[in-house]
Parts: sequence; structure tokens; C-alpha cells
Amino acid sequence: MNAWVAEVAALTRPDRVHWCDGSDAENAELVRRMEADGTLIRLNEQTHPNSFLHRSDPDDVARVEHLTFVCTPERDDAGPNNHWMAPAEAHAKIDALFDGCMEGRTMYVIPYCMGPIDSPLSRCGVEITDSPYVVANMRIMTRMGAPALARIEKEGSFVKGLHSTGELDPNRRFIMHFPAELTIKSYGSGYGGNALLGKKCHALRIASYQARSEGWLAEHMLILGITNPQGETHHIAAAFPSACGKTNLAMLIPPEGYLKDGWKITTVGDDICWMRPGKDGRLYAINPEAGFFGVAPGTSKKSNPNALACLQRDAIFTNVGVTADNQPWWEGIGNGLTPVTDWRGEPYDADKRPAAHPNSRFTVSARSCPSYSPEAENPEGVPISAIVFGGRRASLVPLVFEARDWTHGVLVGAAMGSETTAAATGAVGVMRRDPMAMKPFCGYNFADYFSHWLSFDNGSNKLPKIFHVNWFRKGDDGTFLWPGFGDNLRVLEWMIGRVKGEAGAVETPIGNLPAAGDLNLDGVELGEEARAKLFGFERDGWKAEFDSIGEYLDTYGPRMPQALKDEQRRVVESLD
Ligand code: GTP
Ligand code: SPV
Ligand code: MN
Repeated sequence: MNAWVAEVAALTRPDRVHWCDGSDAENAELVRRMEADGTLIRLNEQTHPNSFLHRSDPDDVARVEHLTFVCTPERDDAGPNNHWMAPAEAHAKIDALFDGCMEGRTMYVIPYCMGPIDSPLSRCGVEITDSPYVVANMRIMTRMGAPALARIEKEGSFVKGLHSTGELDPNRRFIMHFPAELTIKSYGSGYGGNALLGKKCHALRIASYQARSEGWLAEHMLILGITNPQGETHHIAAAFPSACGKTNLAMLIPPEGYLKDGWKITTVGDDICWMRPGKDGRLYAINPEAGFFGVAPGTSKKSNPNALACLQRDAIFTNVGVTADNQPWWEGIGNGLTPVTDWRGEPYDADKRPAAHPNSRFTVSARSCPSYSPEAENPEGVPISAIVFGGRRASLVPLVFEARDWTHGVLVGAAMGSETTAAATGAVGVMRRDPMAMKPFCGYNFADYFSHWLSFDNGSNKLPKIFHVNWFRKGDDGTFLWPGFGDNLRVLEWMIGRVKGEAGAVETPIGNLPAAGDLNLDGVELGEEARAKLFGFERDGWKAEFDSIGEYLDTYGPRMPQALKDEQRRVVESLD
């Protein structure tokens, strides 16, 4: 590792090199310097102790998928799902940007561990960065510092991540991955998914590549525990695309009647899940992260009380608005306060722009979450009873259905579509295929990824049931038909009922749907239109959808596994 750090220092030429130990003293000193230069603005100490606002460059507020590359030696190994560049060309291009880029700056060396420090499922990395904001965020999001360094020295192998904010010019910005070299190089952005390299770059793109050859899965999934009134706990992993509800589902608080009966949700993770078969053939999952980097807008006492409780202290808010008494503020916070300054630091003007950027985020330790599960620290991980896929679909897709078996479930995941959100730059609200919510994050060819998923059905594994949900179905008037949030527990209850063989369903060509009475809707007001659209099966619409799914699978050519194409044909035939 020392040789690599020396090599990077020779290229980037920083004034100083600082090895991060993760201590409180180190963090206090970094914060002091960031307050002094305006990188962090201290928020109201009475209402939000030890919390800070960071305003990013206005052109650096989201992931940049068009500038993100997977650099495998063969183009086909990256697949049509990724932008590709030959490794030698990519290194040359980005190293030219790194040349001397840290002159006058401090270079921070951050050893980190993704997952519990003593877990065999965890993996380590080192991120080198010139951004103290990245250090402060990595300290919350990962197990960073001395224990990680000790594990790295013992293991010898780790993921190498090099990051510089550069000059934040969107035309001189690249996020490059070299999976075969366990290397990431990111230049020109300070934004979360582009700059906190432990997160999407390591824990999804590099990890998914490693997971394929080592027989496990690295997924864009939340992990939650659901405990029923009898005290039985099941764990569920769910993949929804960016800004489509993972944080909210992971921290769900049951509706009134359920609470009284003793239902409880515990949070293991809200964004990333690593899982592999245990000795008993079940899939065991860990959350490789130690914090939440969550979407701020829409987070309120009503929609997500657990998230709001986490945010009472020790949080970093990026690109939110502020009130006159210096409290963080965003659209949908619903606390009766009004913003005076918007995320760009200008006087708030509702006609000009929202107070908070639509992709504004909070960074906070998972330990501060009231629903954080003690099981999240279990080195063995938690056994998964159900896998859920879901998208943001205004039309066609019902509230919930169950896949018939594993192969059908893999097709359901591969066929996922969702309307784009502000989490990545580009148009919002455009429907695109986002298989398993991994379109921006799979570090290799999707065709091989689907084969890998199919391979888990090997006759000896005891695999979870697979479901699909859509919290975002709209009515003719354009409003959401399903209340969502806490009421999503009703859907989870049905899933666990199906896992246990207790809940009913009707078979349709797309899978098994709850019939009237199968799902507990006591206390939910649903009109005629809502019931029809949330629980109905629209044959003609699905015919067109499955034609488009077939065309999508064909874009991967002969590498697409025959079993998946056969499954798609079976559904098409049953739709006739
Ligand atoms: P990433 O961190 O980008 O991966 O996103 P995420 O999947 O964790 O999304 P998150 O839970 O932060 O939700 C994003 C947006 O969807 C927020 O504005 C939420 O308020 C909204 N949302 C979440 N769950 C629901 C739901 O059940 N119904 C509706 N209507 N909106 C929801
Ligand atoms: C996402 O975009 O899916 C996120 C935020 O969770 S980021 O870490 O920026 O990728
Ligand atoms: Mn995410």
C-alpha cells in the first residue's frame, strides 16, 4: 500500500499527505478547517447540534452516468449496459487530469472497511482524496480508520480508489472503474456517488464484478427486518432504483393498528446489500455501509419519522435550504418553518428554484437511527426470506405481485422499468429499463449478470421468494393511488404470508396477485379506480410491455442466457 500511496503522491504532488485514523480529534480538526474555508456551515446548535450544511458547486449535484466508465480489457465484458473505455486509454486520459492536481492541497489516505470489521463477508479499500468533505462523509458511511488499516495489512488485498475534486469542470470529469485491477479513479466531482468511492464505485461496481467470480451478489438493495405480533422475524431485501423508496421502506413505522398489535420494522441497510449462500443454502446478507446518504426532499415526521430522528444531531446536509434561524429545510419537511436561503445560498424565491435541490442529501450514522437493527453488526449477516424488486411506474404495474419461481423472479428483476429521478443528471420522469435497480451500478455485462443470478438456483440453495412492487401508480388525475410509506407494511405482511404458505393469491401471466381479502386494507380508503389499478391485471398493456422486454433482452445478443429468453417467451405465450 505504501508504494501505491507514494506513486499517487508523485503523480498528484500534494503539499501534505495525511493518513486518516478515524479519530474524533482528527474529525474535529478537519471540521474546523472546513468551517474556516466555508466548505461546511454550522447549523443551529440548539436544534441541530454538531450538524453542518455543505453547498456543492451548482453543476455538481448528482451522479454523472454519461461520464462513468467500466474499463474491462474486452468491451463485451462491460456490456451494452456500461460506457466502456480500454484500460490503457482510460488510465492515460484520467492520469493526465491527476497530474499535479493536488498542488497546494492535502492528500488524505482513507483506509475503510465495507461491512462489519469482523465479518468474512466484508471487504476493504483505501480511498485517496484531496477533499476533506469526502473524508468527513466516508467517516460516517464506512468503518474508516485504524481497524480497517489493520485488516488491510493482514489481508494484503484491497480496492484502490483515487479521487480528486479537480476544478469541478463538468467537461473534465470522469468516474472510471478497472474491475480486474480492483481500481477506481474519479476526477472532477465532489458529489456522493461520484466521490465517496466506498459506496457505488466499490460496493456495487467493483464488488458486483468480484461477486460474480466468487459466487455472491452485490446489490442496490435495502435490508429490513419485519417482526410480527408472534415475535417471528423475517428479513427482506429490496431493490428500487435511485430515489424510489429504499430509505423510506427500510425505516418504515407500521400504521396505528399494526403498531398496537406489535408489528415492528428494523433497519439493517438502506442502499446496498451483499449476500451469499450460507451452509444451510439460504442467502445471508450484510449491509456494507455504516451510514445513510439519503434523499432529503419528502422526508418528514409523517413520511419517515425514523429518518428525521436520525437527523437531530451529527449530520451533514448537502444542498438543502436554510431557515432564518439556521435550521436545514427542504420541500416536504412539513415542520411549519419557511426557508430564507436556497441551496445555492441565494435568497429563497419559490418562482426561481426550490429551496433544496431535488437530489439534496443527508449523511448520518446508521447507529443514530431508532430502528437500526443490532443484526446489522452480525458478522454472519441475516438470512433473507424475500427479495423485492420495484420501480416508479405511473401506469400498468400493479401494487404487488409474486414471481412463480426463481427463474421467473430473475426475469421480473431483469425486466424492471422505472421513471428516472434527480439522483443522476439528465431528464427526470423518463421511463427506462433499470434491471434490478443496477443499470448504473453493475460492473459487468448484464447478460452475464443475469446468468449469475440464475446460477443460484442449483438444487441445493434454499432461495427466497421474489416479488415486485410499485408504490407509484397514479390515477387519471395524476395523484398517487396508494398511500405508501407506513402502509407499505400491508404489502410486506402479504409477502411473509406467502413465504409461510398462509396468504392467498390469484395466478396471472405476470405472476401471483393478491385477490380481494388477501391483503389487509383495514383503515385504507381506496376508491373504485384505485382498487382496479392497484390490484388489476391489464392484459393488453402487459402484452406491449413484454414485447418491449423481449426487444430489450435481445439488445444483449447471444450472451443473454437462453433460460431467461425462454422464460420471457413463456410469459408472452400465456398472455395470448
Ligand atoms: P437512493 O438513496 O437514491 O438510492 O434512493 P432511495 O431508493 O433510498 O429513495 P428514498 O427512500 O429516499 O425515496 C425517494 C423519494 O421517494 C422521496 O422523496 C420519498 O419521499 C419518496 N417515497 C418513498 N417511499 C414512497 C412511497 O411509498 N410512496 C410515495 N408516493 N413516495 C415515496
Ligand atoms: C443513488 O443515486 O442511488 C444513491 C446516491 O444512493 S449516490 O450515493 O450518490 O449514488
Ligand atoms: Mn442508491
